[in-house]
Parts: sequence; structure tokens; C-alpha cells
Amino acid sequence: MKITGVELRRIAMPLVTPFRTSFGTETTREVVLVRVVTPDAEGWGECVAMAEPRYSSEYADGAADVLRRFLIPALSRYAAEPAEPAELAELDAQAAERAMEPFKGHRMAKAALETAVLDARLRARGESFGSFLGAARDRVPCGVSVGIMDSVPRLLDAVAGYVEEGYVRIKLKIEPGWDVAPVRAVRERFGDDLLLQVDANAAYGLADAHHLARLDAFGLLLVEQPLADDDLVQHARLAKLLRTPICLDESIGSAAHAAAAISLGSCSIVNVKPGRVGGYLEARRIHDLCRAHGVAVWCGGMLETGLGRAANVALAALPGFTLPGDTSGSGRYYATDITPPFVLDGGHLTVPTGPGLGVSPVPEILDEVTVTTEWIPL
Ligand code: NPG
Repeated sequence: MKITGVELRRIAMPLVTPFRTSFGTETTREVVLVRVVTPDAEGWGECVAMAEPRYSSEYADGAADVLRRFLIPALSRYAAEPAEPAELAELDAQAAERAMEPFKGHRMAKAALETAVLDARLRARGESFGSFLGAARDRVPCGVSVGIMDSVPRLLDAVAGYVEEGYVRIKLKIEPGWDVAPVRAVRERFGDDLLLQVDANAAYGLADAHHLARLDAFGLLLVEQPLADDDLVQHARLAKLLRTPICLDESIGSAAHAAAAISLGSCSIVNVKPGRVGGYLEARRIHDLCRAHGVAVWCGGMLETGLGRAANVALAALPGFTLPGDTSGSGRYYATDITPPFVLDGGHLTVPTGPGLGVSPVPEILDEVTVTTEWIPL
């Protein structure tokens, strides 16, 4: 596919409420957007790297740098090839993936560029992301991730608000000192039928196994990423000591990691975040692998704008996504999203059906939140 050039756009989006995790507190989401321009259509990708490298080693300025210096130029040879009418979007996305492969790591940056290429190609063909990925439903059930709070009463108020809005599953962020008590309080207030899970963002060690086993009393769907990112072996040990199923997030950077985690017994559930694994093609491979092994997957979230959310909702509609995702409505994050907002309907979001992502930024809103733009011709 011929690519004319790529725009990198840095935006800053104030969050409606600060989001506190074991690795820090976010008040403004800084995002690098990628816009791929072709003669037929343009495509968008959202880079989920945070401003600081606290969730993973990637960060927004680093992602912009590797995109500008290495990843975008790597597309130039393939970008010169004329488009074949019969060529599939799949092949274009795979070609982009291969072109970027010599550069190690930087999966969030790669995912953003691959998504933008795919979006441009799908828009040109008039095919939606959902149809391309193999969506099996037209709407997806939505969960919400609730940050660490100053007090249990505040947490209960926040959860009550989300339950009222219709979220079908609640995820509580936990860390040492904020785990058993908030989980117990939420169970007592909202009862055993509430779908409830917790996320530790790697805040514990194997020595905490006995303490974490206290969570078994609360009938949680899962405990997400209790131990360090690079410790599949200890997760496998922990899995034998807990009744609560272990789900991995940060530990899974690729389908190969997922295969290793499954064969070691490190987890029985996988959180799939396309940014974390290098893009939607790899995310779909992880879905396929997990499905073949009877391992449930769900779609994670990284406080995306409507652009990233559109693609995530499409992914979450694949048949192996059997648990509600962190695919909340736009209003959970932003007073004004850069796209028309995703609004919860009976606890669900509708999978966009328009070409490509099916949503586009509203130009005036996008301009308002834009910090810098940069054009890289190919
Ligand atoms: O709803 O998008 C959302 C947030 C879901 O908790 C959530 N994300 O560790 O999974 C996580 C966490 C996160 C947010 C991680 C931002 C990194 C950045």
C-alpha cells in the first residue's frame, strides 16, 4: 500500500477523576496519535504508552522517538509498492509488522503504527475492524476498573456510581495495605452476585502468598498480575497456593509469552491489551492460542480515547473474549472525548460497524487537546 506520510500528534486529555494504581496516579492522559496518510484513505492509531515508564518500560516521548527515527522510516520500502486491488488488509498489516520486526521491543509504538496502517487499508476497502478481526457479536459487556482510593467509604461511593451506570463487572486496583479490606467492604455492600476482580499491577511478592490467599474467601473472578512482570515461574507457584484464578497482564508481551505462561501453569486467564503485545494481529493470535487451550481472555484498557476504544471494542467481540473487558464508556475517563463518545447501553458498548475503526476524531476537539504535531513524509 502506498503511504504518503505519517503524522505524529501529541495530545493531553484531562481525566474526569484521578486514576491511582500501585505504580502511580494519572490525572492527565498524554497520548501519541499516529495518522497514516495514503492516496485512498487515512488511518489512525493510538499509542497507549503513558507519560512515564511506570506500567512498562515504554513512555510517550520514547514511543514518539522510536516511531520517528526507526519504525516509520522502516515502512518506506513497503510503502512504495503499488496497491493491489485484491490485496488484503491482513497482508498490509503483516507487511508493516515484518518491517518493524528488526527493532526490538517498543510494542506500544509498533501497535499504534500497525493500527493506523490497518485502519487506512480497511477504510479504503470499506471494511470494519470488527469484521476484519472476526467479531462474533455486535455489542460487548463492559467492566470498569476502579483506582485505589483514600478511604473505603469513598471507594463504596465510586463503585455504587458505576453499578448504577450499569457496569456488569467491577475491577478493584489493589496494593499491599489496600486489598482484603476494600474487597470485603465491596462484597458486603454489593453482595455475592457482583462480578468482582482485583488487579495488583505486580505489587506483591511470592512471600505474600498467604496474605493473597485471604482473597479466596470473596469469590473473585480473578486476581490480575500479582507478581513481577518477568516472573512466570513464581506465578505458577502462586497459582498452586490460591483458589482465585490468576490472570496475567504485564507478563504477556506476545503470543510466545502466553504459550509459555499456559504451559507453565502461570495463569488460567489472560488480559489482552493490543498495545502491550505489539498490535491487533498479535492480540488476535493470543486470542486464538488461548481459545485453543481453553484459557479465557478479556480485553484490557489503558485509558484510551475513542480511537483506541473503537478498536478494543471490536477485538472484545471475538468469540474467545468470554469475560467483560476494561472497555468502559468514554465518560468514565473524559468529559469530552476526541471522537463521538462511546456510551454504555444496558452495560454494553456497541461494536462500530463503519469502515476501519468506524469513528474519527472531531477536528475542533482534537485541535483543542493537541500539544504538538509533526509530519514525517515517506
Ligand atoms: O479502563 O482503560 C481502563 C483502565 C483499565 O485498570 C486499567 N488499566 O493496569 O490494566 C491496568 C491499567 C492501566 C491503566 C495500565 C493505564 C496502564 C496505564
